[in-house]
Amino acid sequence: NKPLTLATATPFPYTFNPAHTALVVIDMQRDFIEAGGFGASLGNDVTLLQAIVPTVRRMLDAWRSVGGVVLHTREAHRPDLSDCPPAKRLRGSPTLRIGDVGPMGRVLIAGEHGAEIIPELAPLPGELVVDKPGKGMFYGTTVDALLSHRGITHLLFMGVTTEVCVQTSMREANDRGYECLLIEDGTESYFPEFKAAALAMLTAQGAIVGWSAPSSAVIQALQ
Ligand code: C5J
Repeated sequence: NKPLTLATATPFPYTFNPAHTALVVIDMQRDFIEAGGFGASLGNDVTLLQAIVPTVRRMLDAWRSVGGVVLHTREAHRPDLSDCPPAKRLRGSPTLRIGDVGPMGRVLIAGEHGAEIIPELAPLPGELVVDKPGKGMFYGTTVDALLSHRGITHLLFMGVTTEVCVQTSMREANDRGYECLLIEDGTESYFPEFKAAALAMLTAQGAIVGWSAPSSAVIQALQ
């Protein structure tokens, strides 16, 4: 229960106390990472995202070994689609729309195979798991209460995709007063240039949204 400092974080050192910090894993679910899900239905190459799985697992293991709070999110709608705006379901020309039946069950629907977090990163008993209807993790969820009840003031982000759900969640968190850091090699995008741009814009202007650092720096600080 003491503050740790990541001296090499971007754009300047980041100090956090693991007792008041949550590791947030955004949407590491089949629908984004495996063939036949939501990500693939939008025309994306999902294999790009699979590369970060071992890093996310290493970071999770290190965080679990110090007893830190873990929050997993899933982008998933209610089976009756009552929390899915028609604008989201009807936009564009995906091969499958939200709620349609695909190879992994109904696309982006809570409880379906595609909405499950991939087995390598499965939540452990006691870890927080939140289904979110939007891209950001605070919209339409109880995440703020879950974190504040546990005395959480700092958030370490991982997950997919960097410039969509991770960036939106980090911006929402920053506006709510959390001190946020994005783990650079624990996040990925279908578009590598968008990942680079997101990292740059989040940390620019004196950490206007927050910090970034590689997982190795966080793991080393925890040892
Ligand atoms: C997207 C997400 N990309 N989890 N969702 O639609 O980033």
